[in-house]
Amino acid sequence: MAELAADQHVRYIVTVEKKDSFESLVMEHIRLNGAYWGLTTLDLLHKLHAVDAAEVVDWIMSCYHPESGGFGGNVGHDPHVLYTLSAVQVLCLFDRLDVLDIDKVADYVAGLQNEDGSFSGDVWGEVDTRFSYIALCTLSLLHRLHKINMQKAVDFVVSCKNLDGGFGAMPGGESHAGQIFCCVGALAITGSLHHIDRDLLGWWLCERQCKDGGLNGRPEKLADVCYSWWVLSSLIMIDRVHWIDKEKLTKFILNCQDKETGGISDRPDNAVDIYHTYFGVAGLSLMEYPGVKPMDPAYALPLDVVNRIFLRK
Ligand code: GRG
Repeated sequence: MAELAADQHVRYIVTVEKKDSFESLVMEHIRLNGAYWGLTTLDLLHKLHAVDAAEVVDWIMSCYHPESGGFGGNVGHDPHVLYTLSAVQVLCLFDRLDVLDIDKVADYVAGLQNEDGSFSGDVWGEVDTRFSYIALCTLSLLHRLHKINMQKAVDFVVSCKNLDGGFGAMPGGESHAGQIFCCVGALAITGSLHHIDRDLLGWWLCERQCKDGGLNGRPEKLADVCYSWWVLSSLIMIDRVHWIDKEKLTKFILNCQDKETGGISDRPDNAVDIYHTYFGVAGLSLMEYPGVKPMDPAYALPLDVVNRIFLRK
């Protein structure tokens, strides 16, 4: 089997982080999210020190909106709950939550909860179970879950459960592995996994494995490296990960590497990007690939980082 080209991936990520590359340009509007993908990958590969921590923290804080308490995707961009989670996650990696006005950030997130328990992504009001997960994950990392109505938040997520055992973006929405991660993660963070029929959902999730060994996000779709994370993390949270053929999936991910210039693509022979590089390495981490740090399936951060946050309090 091919091996993980860890050194090349580290070099690739450090290059993308530099402002003048093509990929950095096309990621301009989601740069904070991209920083989370790249920096978490570096940490998983034991190479977080390849970047200057103080410089990263300063840049993160330049995306902060002191009036709202939220973060934008780049300097001068409007705040959104997704970038707020990315900012908190990156600060967790560097153990620098001390730079935040924690209550102000938590109030921004809590203020996006709607009457029915759902969350909007920003002031424009779009509702999606992604935002439920993001809000719960952010507030939990900040030790501020008490600022929201947790019962209503859980009830909303449960109302998005389908007859096939999966979850969608809103009540009645089609089951999709990405949304399933969000809903299972939200229920794991709030200690509410009893709402899940583990065998039914586990069956739907393990059926995502295609003949080529990769995982897809829903029936009849092509495999894509990113589902290695969305599907495996969900299976781990419901204790059914042994229903996947790990060897075949590992081979699929490793075959998507650019072994010369680094990076991982969605499928073999496609162009690499930072998103698939992160989710490929994260998938390998969930399968205990040697030399890659273990990850927490609910918080999407290295386990040692999550332990530092919850065991210190
Ligand atoms: C901290 C890991 C982490 C996540 C934050 C943003 C978010 C919370 C979760 C996103 C979950 C999600 C919906 C992932 C799916 C992304 C994706 C590849 C969507 C593509 O959908 P289609 O329909 O692709 O274009 P398919 O594969 O279905 O053809």
